[in-house]
Amino acid sequence: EIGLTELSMDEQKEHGGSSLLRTMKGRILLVDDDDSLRTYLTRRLQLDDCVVHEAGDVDTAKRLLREHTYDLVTLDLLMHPESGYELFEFLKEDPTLKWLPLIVLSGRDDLSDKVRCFHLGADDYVTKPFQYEELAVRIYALLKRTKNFEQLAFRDPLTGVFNRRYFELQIGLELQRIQRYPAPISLVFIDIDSFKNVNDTYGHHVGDLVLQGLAHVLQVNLRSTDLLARFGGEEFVIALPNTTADQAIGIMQQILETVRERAVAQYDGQQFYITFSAGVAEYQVGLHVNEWITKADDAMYQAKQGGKNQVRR
Ligand code: GH3
Ligand code: MG
Ligand code: MG
Ligand code: MG
Repeated sequence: EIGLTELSMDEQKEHGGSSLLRTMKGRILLVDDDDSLRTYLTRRLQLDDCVVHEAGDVDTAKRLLREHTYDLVTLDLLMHPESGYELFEFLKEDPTLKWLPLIVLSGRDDLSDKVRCFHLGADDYVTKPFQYEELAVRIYALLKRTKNFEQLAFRDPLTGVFNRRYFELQIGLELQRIQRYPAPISLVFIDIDSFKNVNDTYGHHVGDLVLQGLAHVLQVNLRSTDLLARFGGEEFVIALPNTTADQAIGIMQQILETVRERAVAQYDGQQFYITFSAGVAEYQVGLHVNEWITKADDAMYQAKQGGKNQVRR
């Protein structure tokens, strides 16, 4: 009655999923009280390389949203006993969830529902019954738009690493996680030594190449769970989850050695070497994010006072 048929495994192979969506590797939460629709969509989306979680009611959806991060939510408006609007309001009232792309899947082709949903901040509205292929391209379009937006809003254009805004946002979420699942986490503040000399001697272009080179060396020497960002002009910050201050110092000393010994940039047949000063601060319960960053910055200042080209805590 929803107009969707189950696909046999052969048919699924033949369809092979929608290749566009496959490139996104989206994490999707399906909220719908129709078990067979959820099961069907989950299977199709998994074939398109999405990670899919299912919620059959509003409470389950709220719990999953607290415990996981998603790239997109599809929301059924007509659910029993609560209406989908309850979850809608929950999403839009939470500052960390209100930007989450949201597609309404409605059983009614009703103008007032459509208008209300877009007013409330829905990103798309699909009326049941629908073809999977249509939902898939709509999900793809939304995920792609979000990715482009994040690229602009959260990345530093010169170096490609995250910017300060994204760092502060993520570090706030990281600290929320730590309150539930305690684990050490360390922050590193990095400032290039005598960077003004590079600009003054070789020009701003070489200075830019050095910034790009250092960002690259930092990125390739960190774990995928570490968060690297350009904090300001020639300053970088790193958050290292599951890492004590002692461990962070070890990691940074090794990276400093690498930077010291290998040219971070080349231009016009010349090689450019730099050093940096770094400060480490491990998170302590009760510390505000800004206080934590200041501690790492203070430690970096100690490294400068101690003669630069070193890591301090
Ligand atoms: P110290 O060892 O004490 O850190 O000295 P420093 O010369 O590195 O520090 P200072 O703060 O005096 O100079 C930082 C320089 O970084 C000044 C500024 O022109 C340069 N800078 C900031 N952002 C950029 C950028 O995007 N590109 C380039 N090329 N230079 C930048
Ligand atoms: Mg329903
Ligand atoms: Mg500086
Ligand atoms: Mg400097």
